[in-house]
Amino acid sequence: MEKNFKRTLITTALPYANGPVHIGHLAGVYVPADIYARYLRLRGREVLMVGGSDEHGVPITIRARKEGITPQNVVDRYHAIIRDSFRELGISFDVYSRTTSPTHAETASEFFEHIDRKGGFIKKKSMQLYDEGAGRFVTDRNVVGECPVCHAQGAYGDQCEKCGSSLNALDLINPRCAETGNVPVLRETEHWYLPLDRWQADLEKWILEGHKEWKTNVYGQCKSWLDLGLQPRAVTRDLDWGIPVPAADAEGKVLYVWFDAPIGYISNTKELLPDTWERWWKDPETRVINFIGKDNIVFHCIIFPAMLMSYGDGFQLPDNVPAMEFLNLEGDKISTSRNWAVWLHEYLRDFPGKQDVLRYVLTANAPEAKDNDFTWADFQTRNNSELVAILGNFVNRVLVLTHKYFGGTVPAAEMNEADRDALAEVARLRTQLEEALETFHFREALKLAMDMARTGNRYLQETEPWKVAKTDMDRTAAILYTALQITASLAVAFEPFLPFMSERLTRILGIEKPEWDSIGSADAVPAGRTIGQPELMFEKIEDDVIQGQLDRLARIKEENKRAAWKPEPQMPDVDFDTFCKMDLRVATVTECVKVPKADKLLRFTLDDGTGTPRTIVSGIAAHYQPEELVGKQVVFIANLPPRKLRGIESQGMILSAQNADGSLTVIAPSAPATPGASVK
Ligand code: B3M
Ligand code: ZN
Repeated sequence: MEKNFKRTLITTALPYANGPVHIGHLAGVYVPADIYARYLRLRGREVLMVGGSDEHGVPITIRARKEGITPQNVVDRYHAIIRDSFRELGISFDVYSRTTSPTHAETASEFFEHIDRKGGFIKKKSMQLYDEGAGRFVTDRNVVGECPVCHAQGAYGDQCEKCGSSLNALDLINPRCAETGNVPVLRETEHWYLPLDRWQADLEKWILEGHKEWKTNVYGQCKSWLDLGLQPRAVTRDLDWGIPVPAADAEGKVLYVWFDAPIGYISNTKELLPDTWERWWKDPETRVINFIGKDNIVFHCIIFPAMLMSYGDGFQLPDNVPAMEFLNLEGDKISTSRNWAVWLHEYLRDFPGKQDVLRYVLTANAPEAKDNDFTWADFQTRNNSELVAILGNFVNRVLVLTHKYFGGTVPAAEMNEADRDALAEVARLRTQLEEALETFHFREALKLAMDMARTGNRYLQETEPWKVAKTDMDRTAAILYTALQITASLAVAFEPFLPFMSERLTRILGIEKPEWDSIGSADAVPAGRTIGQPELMFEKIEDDVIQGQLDRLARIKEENKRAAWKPEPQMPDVDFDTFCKMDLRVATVTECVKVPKADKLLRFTLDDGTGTPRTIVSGIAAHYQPEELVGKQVVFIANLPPRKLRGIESQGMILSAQNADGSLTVIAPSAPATPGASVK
C-alpha cells in the first residue's frame, strides 16, 4: 500500500455552474485540496491540481427555463464567477476549465464509444414519464406528487423530503411535472447502462482489501454499497442539454451528467497538457487523489472507477478519496435554493484583503470527521484571538524590534541553548505537521502550525529582548536572530494555509523561494540581510462588521419564511344559514388606548351607528399604535356574547388578517362606509 509515487494528481469535485460557490464547497473540497497541493509543491514534489465547472445536468436546464435564458447563458455566468472567485481566494489550480469545452466533448464521447465498442454497456428498455405538452421526458427531480410511502404531497420523483424515502418516479401518486404542471404519461425509452455488477469483485478487492486506510466515512459508504450488491446504472438520459450520445439510435439522448463530469478531470488535464496528459493518468507511479464532499463518494469510489476499469488502457484508480462531511451555517444546512450560504464572491467583496481569514476559519472548522458549523461569532473570535493575537502579534513584535534595535538588519549572533531549543521545537512541530498533512488531517495540521507561532510567543515572553536591550545588546541580537528564524519558519509553514500572509512575510524577510525543509532551520534569514518595513499581518474585525453579516442572514431567514408560507387549509363547509347568523358590521374608531398591564390588548371605542358607543378589546397591540387607528373604520362581529377581558367588557370582535410573518392587518372597508352598515 505504501508505494513510492513519483507525482500526485489532485482532482477537485467540479462544482455545478448553476450558482456561485459557498463556504460549504470551500471547506469540503477546495481549501483542503489547495493546502495539500501547496504543501506538496513546497516539498518539491511533482503536483498537478485539476478543477473545472460541471456545466451539464438538469438543475442548469431548470434554472435556464425559469430565467428565460439558455443553459449556455447560465453556465457562462456562473463559470466566470466561480473561476474568478477561486483565483482571488488563492486556490492554486493548474487548470480550471469546464465541461462545455470542445476538448471535454471529444474526450467524453470517445470514452463512451471506447467502452461501447468493448461491449462494456448493456442496453435496456424502460417506461419513463413523458410530458406531452412540453414534448419531453420528465426527469425524476422534475416530477412531483404524493409520496407512496408517507402520502405527503409535494414529494419529488427521486425522493420524498417529508419522510426521506428514496422513490421511483413511476410510483408517485398523481404525478405532475413540476415546471409545467402537466400530468405526464408513460412512454417507452431505451438507455445504455454500465453493468456495475460485473465489477463487483474487482471493486471489493480494490477498496475493501486494498484501501483500508481510507477515511472511515468513505470506506464505510463503499462497503455498504458493495454489501447491497451493485446493479447496472443508466449512463444516458433523454434530455436536450448535455453531450450527445455517440451511437446509432441515440436521437435526443445525452450522456448522464455523472458519466461525463468525472471524465472532466481527464479532459481538463488534456487541455492543459495535450502531449503529456497520459503521464498523469496512466502511469502507475502517479498517485491520484480525489477531493470531494461526502455526497459524491459513490460516484468517485464505485461508478467512476468502474468506468475507468471498463475503459482499461492503463487508467489509474484513485489512491485516496478524502471526502469531507458537511459544513452548516449558523446551525442550518447550507442551501443554494434557500440562499442560506456565505457566497465566496460576496465574502471577497465584503472582506477585501481577508482571503487568509476565511481560509483559516474554514480549515480550523473543517468538517473532517463529522458535520460542522460555521458561525460569524467564531469567525470573529478566530481572527481576533488567534490570527491577530497569536500569529500576527508574534510576527509584528519581531519585525518591529529588529527595526528598533538593529535598524532592520538581521544581527549576527551567538545562539545559546534556549535559542537552539526554541528552533528544535519548531523543527519537531514540522515533523508532526508533515504527518498530519500527508494523512489529510488539515485541522490538526493548522493547529500544529499555530503551535509554532505559540512557541515563538513563549520564546519572546521568556527571553524578553525589550528588557535585555537595556543592558546586553549581544544577547538581544541572539534573541532577535532566533526570533527571525522562527518568523521565517512561520512564513513557510503557513504557506499552504495562508498564502497571502506567507507571500508578504517572505517578501519582507527577503526569502526568494520558500522551502519546506527550512522550517526550524537556524539560518533561513542570514545575518547582515536588511529586512523590509514591518506590516500588520492581520487586523481586528469589529462587532459592527459581524453584526452586518448576521443581519443579512436574519433577512434571508425572513424572506425564506415568507416564501415558504402557505395559506391555511380551507375549513369544512358551513351551510348558508349558519353564515347568515353572523352579524358583521362596519364601525368608526372614535377612541383607542392601550389596556394597562396587558401587552397585547387595545381598547376600542366604536361609533356603530346606534348612538351608544360600543367597547371592544382586541389583541392587536403588538401590530398597531393606538393613535393611528383613531378615525379609521373597522369590520366587527356584533353578535358575539360579551366577554370580560382585564375587567373590561368587550362587546364583539374586530376582524383582522393574519399575515405570513405573523403580523395582523385590521380589515377595513375600501372606501368610507356608513357606521353600522351590515357586511353582506
Ligand atoms: N457537480 C456534484 C456536486 O457539486 C458534482 C460534482 C462532480 S465531480 C466530477 O456536488
Ligand atoms: Zn414520504
